Amino acid sequence: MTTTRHATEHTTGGAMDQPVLRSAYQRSVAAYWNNEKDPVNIRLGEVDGLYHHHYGIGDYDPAVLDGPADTRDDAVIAEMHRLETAQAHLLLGHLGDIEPGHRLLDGGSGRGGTSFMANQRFGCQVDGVTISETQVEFANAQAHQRGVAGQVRFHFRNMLDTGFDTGSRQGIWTNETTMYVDLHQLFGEFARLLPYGGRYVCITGCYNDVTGGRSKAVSQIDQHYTCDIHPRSEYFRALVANNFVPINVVDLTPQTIPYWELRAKSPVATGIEGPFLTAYREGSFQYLLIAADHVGP
Ligand code: GPP
Ligand code: MG
Repeated sequence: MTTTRHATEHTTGGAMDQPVLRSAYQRSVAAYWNNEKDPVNIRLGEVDGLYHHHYGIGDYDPAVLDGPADTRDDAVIAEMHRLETAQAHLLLGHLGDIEPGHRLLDGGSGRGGTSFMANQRFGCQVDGVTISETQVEFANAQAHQRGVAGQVRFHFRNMLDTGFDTGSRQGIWTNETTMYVDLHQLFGEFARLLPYGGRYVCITGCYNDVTGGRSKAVSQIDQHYTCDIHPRSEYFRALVANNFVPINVVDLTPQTIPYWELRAKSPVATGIEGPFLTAYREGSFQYLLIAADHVGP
């Protein structure tokens, strides 16, 4: 379905007929994203109409910082956007052989950037779910504008209980959204949606079990986004418990640090750049890609 439903309404077809927002915490997360319109996301999205809610990877071109004053800000913003788009390309490249007849799910789809890129790349149908009604409206308007509303649809649904048919997805991804949910519940739902051999790809920030508990910088990131960053170990425990077998695990930390260095010098810095750089450099936090195959029933 493509219509927006309200927070008090219930999922249809879900395992349990429950409201989309199930707790005070989920309502506070939805409120954060319903009110979010930060230039760090809007101005980057305006570069080419792909609006992302994730970070970037790869080296930046240092020349963008030395350009003429009247075009410097735009050049830095375009460069940050290029790195964010590169991150989404990397994620999609781990989904395996997706064909036009397959269906994909974007868990926590934001303003739709990665979903549109997936549709462009694979030519298949994509459903995005988010608990922010503002994001659903924005992303569906984008789908109409881009002429792909018949193929890419965004829903006001909870990724812990999507209501989509069992075994209906060949691939699922979460692009920096898992820090908002219980991983066992999430991967249980994804195991239901994926047939045997279906692929799940996750990019996330996690804290490092080796350095110990949650560092001060990681706590600052949690506070900034109203999220609850998991330890690295929790991902693998929850995957195994739900019959997922990892095929690729990539520590993207060295590849994302340049993005944060550029962002710290950009006109759209938000103040969270310091904690990210501290956390990554001290090793208490890691930017991870995990691709895993579902081998359960
Ligand atoms: C989304 O990006 C960010 C999160 C969901 C926060 C948690 C992510 C971690 C890896 C810890 P965004 O593009 O909305 O953030 P910003 O507004 O800072 O660019
Ligand atoms: Mg952003």
